[in-house]
Amino acid sequence: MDEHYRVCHLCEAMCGVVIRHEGGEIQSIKGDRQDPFSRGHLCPKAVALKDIQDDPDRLRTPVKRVGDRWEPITWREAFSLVAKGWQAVRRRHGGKALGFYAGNPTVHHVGAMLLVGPLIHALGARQRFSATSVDQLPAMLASLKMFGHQMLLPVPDIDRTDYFLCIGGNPAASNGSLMSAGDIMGRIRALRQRGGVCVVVDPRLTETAHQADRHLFIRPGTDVYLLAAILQTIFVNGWDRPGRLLALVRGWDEVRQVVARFTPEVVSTVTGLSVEQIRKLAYDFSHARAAVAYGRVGACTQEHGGLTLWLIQVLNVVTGNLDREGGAMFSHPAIDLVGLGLEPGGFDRFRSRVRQLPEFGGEFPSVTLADEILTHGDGQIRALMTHAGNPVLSVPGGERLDQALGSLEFMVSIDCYINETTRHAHVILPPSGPLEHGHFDLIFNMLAVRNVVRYSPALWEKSPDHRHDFEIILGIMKELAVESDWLDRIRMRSMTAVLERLGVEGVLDILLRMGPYGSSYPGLRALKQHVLDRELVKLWSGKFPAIRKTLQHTSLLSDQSMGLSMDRLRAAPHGLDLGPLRPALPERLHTRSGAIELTPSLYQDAMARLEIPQGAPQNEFMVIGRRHMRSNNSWMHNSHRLVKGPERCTLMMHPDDAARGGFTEGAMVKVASSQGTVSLPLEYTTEIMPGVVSMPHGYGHHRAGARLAVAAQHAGVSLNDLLDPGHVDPLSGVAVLNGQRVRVMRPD
Ligand SMILES: Nc1nc2c(c(=O)[nH]1)N[C@H]1C(S)=C(S)[C@@H](COP(=O)(O)OP(=O)(O)OC[C@H]3O[C@@H](n4cnc5c(=O)[nH]c(N)nc54)[C@H](O)[C@@H]3O)O[C@H]1N2
Ligand SMILES: Nc1nc2c(c(=O)[nH]1)N[C@H]1C(S)=C(S)[C@@H](COP(=O)(O)OP(=O)(O)OC[C@H]3O[C@@H](n4cnc5c(=O)[nH]c(N)nc54)[C@H](O)[C@@H]3O)O[C@H]1N2
Ligand code: SF4
Ligand SMILES: [Mo]
Repeated sequence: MDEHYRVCHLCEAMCGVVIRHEGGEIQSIKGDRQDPFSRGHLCPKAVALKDIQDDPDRLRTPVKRVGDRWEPITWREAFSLVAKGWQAVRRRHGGKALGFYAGNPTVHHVGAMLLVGPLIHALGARQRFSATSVDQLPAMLASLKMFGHQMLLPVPDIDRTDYFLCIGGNPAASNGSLMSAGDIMGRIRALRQRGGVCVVVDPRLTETAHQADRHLFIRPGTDVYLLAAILQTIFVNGWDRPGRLLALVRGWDEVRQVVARFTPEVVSTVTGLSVEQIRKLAYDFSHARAAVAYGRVGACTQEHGGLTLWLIQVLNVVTGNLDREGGAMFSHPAIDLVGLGLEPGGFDRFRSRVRQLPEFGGEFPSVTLADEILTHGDGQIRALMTHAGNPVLSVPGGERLDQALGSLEFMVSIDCYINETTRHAHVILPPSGPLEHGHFDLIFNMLAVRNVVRYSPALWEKSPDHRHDFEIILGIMKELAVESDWLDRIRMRSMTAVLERLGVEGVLDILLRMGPYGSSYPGLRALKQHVLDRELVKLWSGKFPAIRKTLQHTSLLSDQSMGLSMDRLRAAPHGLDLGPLRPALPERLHTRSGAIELTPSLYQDAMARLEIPQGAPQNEFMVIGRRHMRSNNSWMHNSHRLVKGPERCTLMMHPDDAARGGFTEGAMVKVASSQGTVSLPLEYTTEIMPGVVSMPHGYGHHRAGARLAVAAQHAGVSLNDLLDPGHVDPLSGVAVLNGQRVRVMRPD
């Protein structure tokens, strides 16, 4: 029996697993106790790695759609069909008619991450979308505006904090997000054992809240008022203690001013928290030795997600908790995309054609994808490529998007399944299985609660008939080159040739060596010693702040160098611990001013316009989302192991509300909105706020033409068939997934 060590890539927690296998059969998947980061922790999804690997529904060869049938084709034919079909639309309608949607697993695949940018460039797709705009965009926007780079995301220093304020996150189900940590709940338990406090603010008494010291119910979509009132209370009582941050901050007086009108008395009714509860939060947070405020999906994807995520960081700054031990800290990853010169993205430099929604990093909000496909005129999307995404189930207005995809002239999906989205494609290109390729966390290492680095090789060589995501993308790019003009052809051919030669591991080796812990190549080392003498570099690059920044974060100027390279990583199958988070400011700030921009005008103006809403209509509910440990967005319901147990796609409702409406536990109810009606079983629970109902997203596997045999038996209904894609955060354009209004009725 052989043992294989790897990192599970299914969620952000990066757990180390040990896979025992013999003769091409997986015997067991267990937690790797020798992994210094996850220390043996595992969740039930890890075992489903085997189910995905073995799933008979998972595509192994490319397929093309012929009427309502799928025909297997060769890779050669697939690449040719894709390039021809794509270039035909491009010639007819131009780059404005070409769309690209990147889904969540893209971020979990290094091969795809490295190439998705070049692919979009080669495709000439001008209309870009991704899961970011139904997820963490507000957090990235706050980082872009305050710290100068969207990837400078502060991470809770959970292992050393004394006070963890969790707003709209449920790590007990999600295993932590924008806070990568093996065994996050173990770390929260340890925090409480050492005398610290965990407080959860959520409209539902979640699995996390059960393990916290305090849980505070909040009316969905009102966190912005709560945070403003906490800050107001801190300021009027003189509890602000920015410490050394004060010298780094611009916009201190402005932030005081914009929160001044939001007293606890003013916001109490709308938030559902009492004046005392708000005061206590402000007092406890500002008086803790080290505290950290953290906001996740529930905070990001609500009416004022943009302001909410900004105020969370303001609270960390005002109380001196940004960039200090036990507070909100920046990581120092082995491959530091910021240091390596990844362009800071922009926001609202241009707007979408139909709804005039702001771009972020060149992408439009996914809630307007259907509009862009269905609305006639110059720039209407006629061809779309999806990579690892299922927007029909994951984006509000699913039904309409479903229809829109059916009207495209050409659609291609790089995906392992024929699902609700990819069934509309003309060609599907499936990647190799989850255990057949090497794995490296380019993004989640940047978001980890400790600096760590690991590389997982493939468990097995894939069959020569299969292709990795990396190879599929290169294949498309090479074929597109054939159809391009001579200059593009040369450019693309040389680029693909280099990448093909290097492979994923070769690229990683370069990035690791160039990074802060890297060994540099001998040539670079010589350069460092002889030409780029430290002082000389400082003198010379002092004139060029961008160069200085880049050098500071690469091994050329680093004090952390420990000779990191792919060889070093391969020799450490359980990963390398690079130590706890450490202070990073002001060096890592990327703002033009060199300061923390505490009150960018975007937020200042929005705060001035912010109105406090009036009461809701009596006969309506606010609907919020929900995640379950044994599920993963829309795409893991085909694992028989994970779908076992009680039905999960239920509508949770408080018994008082149920009694008032005459709804019985377990019975089917109809939920209706401006977008449509769905029916699902009702679940009583006192753990949800009266007036609020909750249902999970990612279900709705009843659509004809998908090939997901197990999921179809647990089809459920899609929350996103109810949610109105027109309802967005006015500041960021991000979808409101939590707090939209629905009516609940008994079936006729
Ligand atoms: N098992 C599992 N793990 C996952 C995933 C999965 O689908 N399943 N998905 C992965 C992905 S893509 C992500 S982004 C992460 C998400 O990670 P989390 O954000 O931790 O996960 P959620 O369960 O969506 O937590 C959101 C919480 O916000 C609450 N909420 C809703 N509305 C409001 C509101 O208005 N205010 C406040 N304060 N709270 C509100 C909800 O009740 C819920 O408890 O999880 C990742 N991990
Ligand atoms: N109402 C509501 N909607 C939500 C949310 C919510 O909380 N409430 N959460 C939002 C969030 S946080 C997110 S991240 C999005 C997710 O939205 P999406 O990313 O659009 O959807 P997923 O369900 O993650 O679909 C992943 C797709 O990737 C494919 N796939 C899996 N692994 C691979 C691989 O290795 N390579 C390739 N090429 N394909 C692969 C799967 O087959 C599947 O088709 O959903 C969002 N939608
Ligand atoms: S928590 Fe579960 S799904 Fe996430 S990385 Fe760990 S084992 Fe994988
Ligand atoms: Mo997500």
